[in-house]
Amino acid sequence: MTAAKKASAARKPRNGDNAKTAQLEASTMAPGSGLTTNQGVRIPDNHNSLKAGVRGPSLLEDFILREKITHFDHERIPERVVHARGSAAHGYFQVYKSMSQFTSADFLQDPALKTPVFVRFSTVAGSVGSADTVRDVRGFSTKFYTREGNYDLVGNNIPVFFIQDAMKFPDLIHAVKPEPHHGMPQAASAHDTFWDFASLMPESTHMLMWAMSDRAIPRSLRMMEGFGVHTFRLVNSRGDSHFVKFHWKPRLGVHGLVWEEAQKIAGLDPDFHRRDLWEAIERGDYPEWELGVQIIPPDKEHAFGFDLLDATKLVPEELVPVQRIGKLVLDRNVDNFFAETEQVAFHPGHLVPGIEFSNDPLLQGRLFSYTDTQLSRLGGPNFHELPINRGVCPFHNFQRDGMHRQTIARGQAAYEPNSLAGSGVQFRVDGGSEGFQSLPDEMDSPKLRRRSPSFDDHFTQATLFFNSMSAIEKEHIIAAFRFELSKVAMPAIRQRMVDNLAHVDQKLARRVSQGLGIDAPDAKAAAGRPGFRAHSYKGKLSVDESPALSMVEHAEPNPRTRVVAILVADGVDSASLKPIREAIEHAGVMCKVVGPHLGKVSSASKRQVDVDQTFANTGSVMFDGVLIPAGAEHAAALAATGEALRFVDEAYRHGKTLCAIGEGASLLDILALDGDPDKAAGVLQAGTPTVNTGDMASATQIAQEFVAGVARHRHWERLFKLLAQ
Ligand code: HDE
Repeated sequence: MTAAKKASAARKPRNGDNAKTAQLEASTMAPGSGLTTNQGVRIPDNHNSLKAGVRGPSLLEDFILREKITHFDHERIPERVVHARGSAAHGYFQVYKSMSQFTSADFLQDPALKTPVFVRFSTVAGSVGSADTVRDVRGFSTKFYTREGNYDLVGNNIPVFFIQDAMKFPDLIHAVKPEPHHGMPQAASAHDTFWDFASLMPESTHMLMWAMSDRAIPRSLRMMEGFGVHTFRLVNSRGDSHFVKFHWKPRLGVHGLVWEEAQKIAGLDPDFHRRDLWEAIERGDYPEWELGVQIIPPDKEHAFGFDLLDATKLVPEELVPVQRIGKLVLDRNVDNFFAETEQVAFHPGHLVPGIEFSNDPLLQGRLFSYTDTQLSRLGGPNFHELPINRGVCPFHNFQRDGMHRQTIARGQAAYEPNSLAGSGVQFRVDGGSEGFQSLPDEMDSPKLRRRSPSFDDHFTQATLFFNSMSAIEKEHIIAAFRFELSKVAMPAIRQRMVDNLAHVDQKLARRVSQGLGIDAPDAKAAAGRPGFRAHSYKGKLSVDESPALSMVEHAEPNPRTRVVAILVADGVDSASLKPIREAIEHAGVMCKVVGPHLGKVSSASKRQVDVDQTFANTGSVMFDGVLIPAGAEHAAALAATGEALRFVDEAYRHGKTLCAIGEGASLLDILALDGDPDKAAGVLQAGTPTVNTGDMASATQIAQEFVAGVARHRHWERLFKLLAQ
């Protein structure tokens, strides 16, 4: 047995062991003992540089110091020009049943096959160090390491895009990024240049509706949908092609934060989403999504009242249902953030046989951009050799050399055809029937720099989205537009934007315009401006609403991995808390004890209760629900501290489930419930006697009610009532 084989045999299996993990193992290094230079020379002293005398100048010949500092000086690589801030994990994908009817893609054939994947989530506008919970689109990129090569599905958590043609992408990104003169604001679209551009580009209106909705402030990366956005094509072994839209459906449901929470979390824990993903995987709560496809036969290409090649349009699920065809599980965190998350290179042009592009002009532009950007980000054309980017199947070609080449290719011939190396003899000029076959599309058209008139309807689907929202989601969209536009200094930009919104919904536009110091929305003025195109394409969209687009209407209650705060002070009734806490945790909800200080508080029966977090280092925004246990002394102490009252009040205002036991209920007095059932929705109270007398059934019942409340995510009726006040 070779040393390498022995080492790999001795390796203990880890979570998510698969072909890719095994391959990466060869490139990983355990922490060593002692220190050497990169050349392997032992370092005698890692604290002092070489000097001429202990108080004299440092010597240039100190190659140990020079190597260390030189390496440090070059530790950074350019951040991604967009989607710089991201978090990633390993896992696998498994199809439920063979999709051979539609595609020959190998990884979509055999339900027994687990294909290794690497998934990176991201925000778009912010720099690598920006906060996770900013209002933004989220990237959702999946690299499938298939047996036929790497396939990348590089999508977003919103199914449409701001622009229709790649030509406008640099303009869009320049508009949203910090303004060039003063470099502000970071990771925010709420500024003049973004809305200047957006208001002059009515094609962005549909995506703006999504970006102003709670989809743009997800509760967790594990609770987001993903979308391929563009129309792609599936091709089977007979060469039959179908259009396809890809979806990722999260098992935990789709949930957002509320805007005030998102802002506060950005300060309390800028890594909120990264930490949530990391900790869930470390705990063994592996996030899962199902891969969904909307399959459209070629003869239905023009049947929908919009153009399938237009990335500002979605295909309503009510018209073409989403078939769930497989599952994605993320079960292993990275070993090294830089080597894996930072160096992974996705590309919508990394395809495998059986999956094809469409002529979407946005997608076509992306096919150039992704390799090009890696050349400057990863320093040359050999980034496919980085461990995270390598395929798990053999590959061979005659590309050679370049910066940082690692492969040592043997042999004399690096060209084809050749007669000197065995592999070079398959000389063909007529294509071939193996490998990736491009679909033989008919193309006989004039060369034009034009936009298809079939892309000219910019509002119907924006209206569809707004119509499909629940009342609270509509309120949040209005509030988000107001927040963003109120940060725009130029009144003319605000005016232009609400004039455009009048073409989506008059009431929406009027509500947004209130409080912005501008005139009432003027739909006619918008229609007279350049860039405005509003022709419908071959008839009308056949639905006015798409209930599938609402997060609230479709929330399937699920308590798993939600986090609740248990507020405590000295004198807490730990006996009555214990069975309730156990029942809550049994349901998959996590509990964190929040108290006045770290360490322990002593309970009414003189037991010690461990405190996980303090009122000073966390806030209600970090939790999905709040439990206030019984105990007279503890309740009085909490009620006397502004911090605990604020905690409860804020959780209430954000629609979270509150549960008070016995004397803990005194903290609820601040909520002024007035006996109004809407206001009291999700506010639970239980007497101590039931729990204290060892009545386990009561303890279980109150725990169940609490868990059911938390599983609902929010009590929107309460929030709606608060908004109306
Ligand atoms: Fe990207 N995009 N993009 N994009 N994109 C990049 O590639 C680009 C677009 C998306 O986790 C860059 O490697 C152009 C749509 C994700 O590493 C860059 C156009 C969608 C990620 C680039 C688009 C996306 C990127 C920057 C218009 C949703 C992060 C770094 C023609 C379907 C991938 C990099 C990761 C990253 C260009 C439009 C999603 C510059 C030119 C539409 C999720 O190449």
